[in-house]
Amino acid sequence: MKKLLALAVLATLAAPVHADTWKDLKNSAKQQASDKAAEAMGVATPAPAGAKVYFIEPKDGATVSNPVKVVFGLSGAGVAPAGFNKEGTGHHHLLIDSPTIDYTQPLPATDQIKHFGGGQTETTLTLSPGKHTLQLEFADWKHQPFNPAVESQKITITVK
Ligand SMILES: [Cu+2]
Repeated sequence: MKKLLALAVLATLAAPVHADTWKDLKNSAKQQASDKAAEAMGVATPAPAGAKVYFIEPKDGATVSNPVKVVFGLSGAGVAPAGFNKEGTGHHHLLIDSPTIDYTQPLPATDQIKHFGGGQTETTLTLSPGKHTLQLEFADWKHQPFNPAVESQKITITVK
């Protein structure tokens, strides 16, 4: 609790000066403090009710050529840029060839875990010829999977 109070004080000092009332300032400090605490403790955000992610493209089992266009589908939630903590939103991550995921931490950025923190809803990939798996992981403002996870079916494609 002491730590939270200290965070609240720090956040108050760092709050934007254009907030025009003490109440705004206080609410902003509270939000920033709870954001910082949630980030530090790896607190998973509750999944937006009914949220679903799925591939619009490519289809499961498809044979495709490079560059591979991938289009992300989402329903029951909104897309927001990373770092922007707004209820009911998150951003897309693409998991390539089944990386192991730690659901209690923000997702790292690797060759197998691509972040779309700008709020993008499609991408193109260049993959080696052969079979690959793709899965979408929709995650919160701090890149951490929701609880329960909002993830697509894992699809398999063959690259020519
Ligand atoms: Cu991310």
